[in-house]
Amino acid sequence: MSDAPVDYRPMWRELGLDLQGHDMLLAAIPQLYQAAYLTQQNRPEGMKYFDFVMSEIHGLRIKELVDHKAAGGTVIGTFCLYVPEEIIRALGGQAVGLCAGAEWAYDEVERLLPRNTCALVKSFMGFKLGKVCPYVESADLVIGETTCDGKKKAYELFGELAPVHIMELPQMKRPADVGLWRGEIDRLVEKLQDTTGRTLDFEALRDATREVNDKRRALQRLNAARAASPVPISGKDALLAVQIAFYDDVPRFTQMVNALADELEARVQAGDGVAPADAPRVLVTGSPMSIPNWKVHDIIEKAGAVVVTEELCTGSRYYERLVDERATTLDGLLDDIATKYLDINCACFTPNPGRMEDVLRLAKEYKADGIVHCALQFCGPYQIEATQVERVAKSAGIPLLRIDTDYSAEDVGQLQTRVEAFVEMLA
Ligand code: BJ8
Repeated sequence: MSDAPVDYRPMWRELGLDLQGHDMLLAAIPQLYQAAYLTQQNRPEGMKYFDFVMSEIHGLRIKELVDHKAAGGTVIGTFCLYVPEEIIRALGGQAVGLCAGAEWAYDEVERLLPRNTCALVKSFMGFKLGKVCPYVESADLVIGETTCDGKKKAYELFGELAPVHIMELPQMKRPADVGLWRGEIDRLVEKLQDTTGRTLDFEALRDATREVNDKRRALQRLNAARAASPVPISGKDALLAVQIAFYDDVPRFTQMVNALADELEARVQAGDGVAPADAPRVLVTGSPMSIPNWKVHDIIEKAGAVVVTEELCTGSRYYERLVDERATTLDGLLDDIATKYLDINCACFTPNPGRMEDVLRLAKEYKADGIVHCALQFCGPYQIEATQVERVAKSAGIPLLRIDTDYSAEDVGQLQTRVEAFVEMLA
């Protein structure tokens, strides 16, 4: 990749972006990034790749997607972990997680959605209405899902602005639900075959499954290093790696994460950390955190603690489970893909004991001194499930701090005070 400055404006214009609004958005991100990321001490060298990706977030990667389309490929936008990336790749598509981590065009959004809609849903509507997301504007198709009510209903309105396919995700995990979900996987295959003009075959799906599993294995390695004391990488940096996993080129990303994991493993051997060995260790769980939402990690780490793992969709829910690679037929592999995805423990499921087990297991594995449960305001599933997480944490003797927040900076001062008191109590 070259460092030479490139003028991407003609490409953005071609994609139909509102250039003025887009300039404003692009001007805001470096400031946020500088304050949260580039002020950290003793960062691993391997984070330079991720700094570069962030600096080219709407540039080089979009150019790659545009080139991919020009060569006959497709771009498929997603908003949820339950959409199988393996199938998209096997049909010559590039899966991209769509922008949903910042406030944008809320005035317009609130003409369509109630004010008390979660920030993630408002954000994806705002990015589309404001025409500032080159990922969504590059997408040939957006895959939505019936997870929470806010997303489900917002997709109906989003579908007036872009082509959308909805997957019906069951809300329970009984045998009948597994059958329903397997049928939805078949329907997705049909839709993607129509969109891409290709036919899914076993070899392509097997290869794509390996590639996506390799990406998840690399993230598992990175995260395993965080169990060490002192911790070789900050929580903010580890969060960023998972956020970027949603839209970077898969083989390149895997290679760079493996290189970072090599460095982290060497740091662990050398006892080299980003925080003192006695810094309180925190597990973060709750609603997903999309770029550029680094708020809570930033507050926790600036208060003197270190985030050692995340039970989040931008965390362990993304990389912990792999698709079984032993199938020998297309149907068998699609069964295994359906099984792997339905195994994710999102709060949209009822009941959802698997998430409680995951939180406790991760707290133990990563030797967390405390848990921060962070839900987006108006995110019913996570705000309500916080009560159960709080109960299991209490029964395991792990202190838990509950935070309900959004993407604004309005509550930062108040959150700092609460987090500092929590961290002091853990120390
Ligand atoms: S698998 S967490 S990505 S659904 S924050 S829109 S839940 S009201 S995002 Fe999610 Fe898939 Fe589940 Fe993960 Fe609704 Fe909550 Fe908003 Fe949310």
